[in-house]
Amino acid sequence: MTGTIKFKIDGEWVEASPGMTILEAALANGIYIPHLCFSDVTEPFGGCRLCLVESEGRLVTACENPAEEGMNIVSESGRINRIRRNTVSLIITNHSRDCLTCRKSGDCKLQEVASYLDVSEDDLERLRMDLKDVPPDDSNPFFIRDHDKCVLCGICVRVCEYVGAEAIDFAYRGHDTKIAAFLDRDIMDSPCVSCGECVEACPVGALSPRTEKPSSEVKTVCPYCGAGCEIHLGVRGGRVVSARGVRESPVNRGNLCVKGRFGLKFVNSPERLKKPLMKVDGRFVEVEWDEAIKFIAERLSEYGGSEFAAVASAKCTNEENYLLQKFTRAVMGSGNIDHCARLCHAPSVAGLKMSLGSGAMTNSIDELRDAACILAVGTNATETHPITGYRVLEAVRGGSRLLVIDPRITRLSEAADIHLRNRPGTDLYLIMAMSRFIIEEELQDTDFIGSRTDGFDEFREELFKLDLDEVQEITGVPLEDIRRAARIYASNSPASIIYSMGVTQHVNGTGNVLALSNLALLTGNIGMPSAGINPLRGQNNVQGSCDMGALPDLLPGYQGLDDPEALEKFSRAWDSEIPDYGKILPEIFEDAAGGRIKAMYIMGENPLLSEPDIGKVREAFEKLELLIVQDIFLTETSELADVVLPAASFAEKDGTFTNTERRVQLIRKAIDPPGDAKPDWWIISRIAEAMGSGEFSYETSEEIFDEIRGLVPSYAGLSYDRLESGGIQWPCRSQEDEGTPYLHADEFPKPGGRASFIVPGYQLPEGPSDEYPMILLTGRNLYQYHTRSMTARVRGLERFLGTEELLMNPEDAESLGVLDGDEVRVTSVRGSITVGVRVTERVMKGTVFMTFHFAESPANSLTSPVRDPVSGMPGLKATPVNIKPCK
Ligand SMILES: Nc1nc2c(c(=O)[nH]1)N[C@H]1C(S)=C(S)[C@@H](COP(=O)(O)OP(=O)(O)OC[C@H]3O[C@@H](n4cnc5c(=O)[nH]c(N)nc54)[C@H](O)[C@@H]3O)O[C@H]1N2
Ligand SMILES: Nc1nc2c(c(=O)[nH]1)N[C@H]1C(S)=C(S)[C@@H](COP(=O)(O)OP(=O)(O)OC[C@H]3O[C@@H](n4cnc5c(=O)[nH]c(N)nc54)[C@H](O)[C@@H]3O)O[C@H]1N2
Ligand code: SF4
Ligand code: SF4
Ligand code: SF4
Ligand SMILES: [Mo]
Repeated sequence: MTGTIKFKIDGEWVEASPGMTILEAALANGIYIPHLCFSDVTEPFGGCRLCLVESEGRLVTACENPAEEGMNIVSESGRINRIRRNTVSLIITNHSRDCLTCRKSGDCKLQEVASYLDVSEDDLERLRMDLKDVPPDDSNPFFIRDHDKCVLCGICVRVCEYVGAEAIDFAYRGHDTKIAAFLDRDIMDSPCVSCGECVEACPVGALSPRTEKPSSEVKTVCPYCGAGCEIHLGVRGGRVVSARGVRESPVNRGNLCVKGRFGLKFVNSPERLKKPLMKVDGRFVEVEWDEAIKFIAERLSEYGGSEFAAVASAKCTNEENYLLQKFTRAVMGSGNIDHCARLCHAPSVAGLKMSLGSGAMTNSIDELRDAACILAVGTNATETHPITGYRVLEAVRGGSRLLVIDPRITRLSEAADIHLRNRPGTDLYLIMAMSRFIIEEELQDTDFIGSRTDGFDEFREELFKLDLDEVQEITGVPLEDIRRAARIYASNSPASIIYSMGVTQHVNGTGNVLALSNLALLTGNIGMPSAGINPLRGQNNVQGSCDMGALPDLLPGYQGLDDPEALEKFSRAWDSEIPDYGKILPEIFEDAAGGRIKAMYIMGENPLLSEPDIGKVREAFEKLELLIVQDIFLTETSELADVVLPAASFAEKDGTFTNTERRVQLIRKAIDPPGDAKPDWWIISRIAEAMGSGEFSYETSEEIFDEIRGLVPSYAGLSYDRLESGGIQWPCRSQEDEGTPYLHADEFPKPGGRASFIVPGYQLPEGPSDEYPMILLTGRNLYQYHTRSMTARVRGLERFLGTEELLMNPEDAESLGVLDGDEVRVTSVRGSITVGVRVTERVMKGTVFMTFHFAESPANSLTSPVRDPVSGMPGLKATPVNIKPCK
């Protein structure tokens, strides 16, 4: 805090930090000033006028006026309270009378104000008029709006603007005023994204969730996306009933998206796995843990070295990923360990490591608010990392420039200064052209280039070999737009790049990442707050799974298998030889299909839907002699297993997740696992012990973490004790180290400490042909998650997207003769599926978009396993297909 302000309220000295309003300062000092329309999540509004106070004889609103040194505030007087009583009386006359049955009773701001002003129940009765009895809006599966309880404070309208949905506003006038969606439609027919922020912020009972009230709350972390929002998980009777964002969290500052707030009840599903299952004569039978572990230990000891492969899980904790790779390497003697990062940010891990020396997000989510420019490439953040999306929109409202590169129209592209709507897979050309224009206009950061980088001359030379007409032709983006975007990016500092799957999931994914990294280096946008190059990591703990060495080419902490010191250290710690490089995920399936890998252990992944070309993946599974799957539900993949092990979910165990901004956060056990389900770390430990290893005698997750921090220098300063009071961003090398919000402040973790400009190789994805004239993009929808193991078990989410929809441009729909809702057959070289069409301008002519969320119409029976030679990433974002109406 930079200095404090001292002033008096009702004769008492109080302290405030600069920027606080009188109301905030009063509340912070435990002094109540009545208020209804104030909410610390949004800008002050001054609408209810209950917070009027006297300052030097003048009446001012405490919520709008700043606290100033030496001021003398009178918070109540006869005059003030008369005004307040009148105001409250007016509000109450229009307010519903069933406080007794209201969920908010006891926690209601109107009750609080009324009781402060001594407005008694009798007064209230007298004041009440006949209510209009406006019917509630109960169209949303997660919350209800009861107009009769609304005090028209407008908080919900402002928070909805804040999340960028702008779904609701004041409607009608005078006595008829109410809050409603555009044209007074149901909230379900509005742009509402069901984030529930309005429900959380409503000071009275007008907006209420359809959930039970929790009997207690446990602070933990949302298990969906890599943003890693902190939540107060509400439990009652051993079940998860609610979630609230943690206000003090530097990650989400109290905000949550629909999945974090309303999407966690999958934990209670009766379909959770409760007992180990073993396949006997083609059918699963329930067995006890002893039997399952004995069977697995015996069978696994028949295989060793490269005959065994394990798939780790970005849904599991750091401790669990660390253990599975330790088990694979030290007990099974195999280097074959990988996980979904291969299909996700493998090109970032590879590309950023080459250019900057570290593959992680350079900066923090919250820093986006202060970026002068944000370049968002191939990321649909408002749906996939909603909290990050909110920060981008907040930055734009505060004056940041926003540039978006995406073939589709998204919420971010709508908010952008410039939307570069390129053809899929052509980003490399576009970004290289941006760099070229920056140099042509002499907007590069010569000092930074000279003092902190290598390889600029070759890079510059390469840029001037670009044929710009060809760039325009390939990308489909007018050169003038690219030039304008380049100018904005280079002349607004700090500029931050955020990107995700539209960049990485291509056969030249690593090239795309290098091109972006070059752009950031060229403009000196690295090593300072609110700048950088930021791969938004997808799964809740995919950053952690990579940190923990669940990768075939890296040991925990990105220590190299070619580094003799590292090998020696791990060999000593694990009392075993360290096997050499293993196979990456797609190779693992190829080796299984070819009979070279015979036994596989899959923890928390569902490759039978998430891998490309699943026809081939199924063949691979069927060829295996032993398949063990450990999940919280019986998935498509586990149906093929010999043994299925029931795991405890995030709500039922302790551990740590590392979010996209490298923040290591504690998750805490809130309830018991169902039936005999056990934490993943427990299961792996008991199997390793049964196989005779003396290195897995863990009884708590914390013991495992302590081992990790002894071996991973960037985690060395972390401990459960320290994390208890909040997450810490790695590198954190010692107890005194407070962590690292942004990387590369002084030097890059590369020999010589300098970053490198690396000329990326050009490659384009397979284009359309006569036989397959359309390009299929695959991706995600806000309301569903991956293969739906979890979101299919949350009632309500299916109301938003319950079956697959193939998004198609109106021109294409017309030439195919299909209308909204019609079924079409989509066919690629690999396979064919049937799916309903939704006609929309949001995809461009010649391209269609679908998710890979639905097992009934699996997108990955169409996609190709052809991959990026550097990172092994398959080109999931561009598949040539043909489409035929099913009539
Ligand atoms: N609701 C929800 N949230 C999720 C997930 C989920 O399943 N559901 N999954 C999580 C995971 S693991 C991940 S990795 C993230 C992914 O998050 P995102 O990467 O944001 O999601 P995607 O929908 O895969 O793709 C993002 C965008 O890339 C664009 N795109 C496609 N091709 C190209 C191209 O060639 N160039 C450019 N510039 N853009 C292109 C698409 O139009 C799309 O808007 O989401 C995480 N969050
Ligand atoms: N066509 C196409 N394919 C894609 C993508 C794409 O954009 N397009 N995206 C790719 C990307 S980026 C990713 S990340 C992958 C995701 O692919 P997967 O990781 O295979 O997908 P999920 O459905 O998230 O699988 C996670 C599993 O973990 C289980 N689980 C949850 N919590 C726990 C736990 O605590 N313990 C255990 N043992 N299990 C648990 C869930 O029930 C679920 O079955 O998909 C990839 N595939
Ligand atoms: S749930 Fe979110 S998007 Fe919907 S009205 Fe409320 S604040 Fe707006
Ligand atoms: S619904 Fe709640 S937050 Fe919205 S205006 Fe009414 S009282 Fe205020
Ligand atoms: S933004 Fe991600 S981490 Fe935050 S609540 Fe939503 S799904 Fe959970
Ligand atoms: Mo991902």
